[in-house]
Amino acid sequence: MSALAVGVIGTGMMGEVHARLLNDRIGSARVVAVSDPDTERRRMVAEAVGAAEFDDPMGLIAAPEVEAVVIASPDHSHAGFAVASVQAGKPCMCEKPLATTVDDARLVVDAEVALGRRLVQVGFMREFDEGHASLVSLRRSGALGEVVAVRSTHVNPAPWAPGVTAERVITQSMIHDIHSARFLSGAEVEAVSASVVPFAAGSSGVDDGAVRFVAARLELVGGAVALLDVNVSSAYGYRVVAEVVGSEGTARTSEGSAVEMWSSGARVEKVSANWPEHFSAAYLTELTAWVSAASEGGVTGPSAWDGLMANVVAEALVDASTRGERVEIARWERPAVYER
Ligand code: ISE
Repeated sequence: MSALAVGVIGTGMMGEVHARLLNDRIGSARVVAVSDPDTERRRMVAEAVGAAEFDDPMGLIAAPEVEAVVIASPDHSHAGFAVASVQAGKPCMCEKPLATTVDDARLVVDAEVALGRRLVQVGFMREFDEGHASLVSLRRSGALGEVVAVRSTHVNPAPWAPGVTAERVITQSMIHDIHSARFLSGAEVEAVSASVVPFAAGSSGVDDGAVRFVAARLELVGGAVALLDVNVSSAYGYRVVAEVVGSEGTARTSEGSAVEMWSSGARVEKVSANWPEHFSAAYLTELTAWVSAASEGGVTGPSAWDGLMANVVAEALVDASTRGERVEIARWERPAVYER
């Protein structure tokens, strides 16, 4: 079977990560096209992987030489490109979030329901992280008993943009932890509440009203809770730790450092600088699984339904953080095309 011909929309940090993984580490795929309005970055990535440059991302999706699409453009554009990929009959890997609004996320689900099958995999790469996958296996085995609580701590080294409002922290970053709450517990979310801590007035590098910490409480169907927190600006590095508390046992992911060092009267472990380093193995596993499924004309892993549910919870959390109140979430009926 010839290598899967992939087009990459967006050559920012994640687009470059995916393009290089596809070109350098996954022999059953090749990058044949890239698009990005930043022509300098586009050219750098295109030359690095030997791909053609496209001015128009919709033209890239339609191009006959493109068999599958990676969407790594700005968040607000994800849903439109995902709908176009589905309508073109091409499997796509859509970076998270699926959309920045529930309405946009629904358009992707509607397109797949109309087609009658999935063609979208959403980039919730923690499902492919060995530690997180082990927690799911332990939960499914019954070794932990009934799920009582899920915890997810998510630490960024510094703000990724000056305008890190509560909405951006929740929709761009905590969206990972929201998905973790669902796939680690196996339950849907029925109510949320949130607290935010802003940067001190006059903090350098961020806009007024920027938020440095968000804590969320998700009430899960069946009575368990998920406790999530995102630290936007740790000043020390990047961490993600997940935990499943069960009636018979508790399991959590390790901090992930491969090396311990003793020096100057202290024992130290290296902390990841940022997410491409921390989850490097997960991104490779995620893309390898996607290429394997896309080569057969399908997709695997987190679906557009998972993306929509994450957007539903994120929108409720933004509302809860704004109003300072608990917000209930109505039950959604999952279309048959998403039965796992
Ligand atoms: C970023 O947008 C990501 O998607 C990363 O995976 C996440 O770890 C980071 O916190 C987000 O800001």
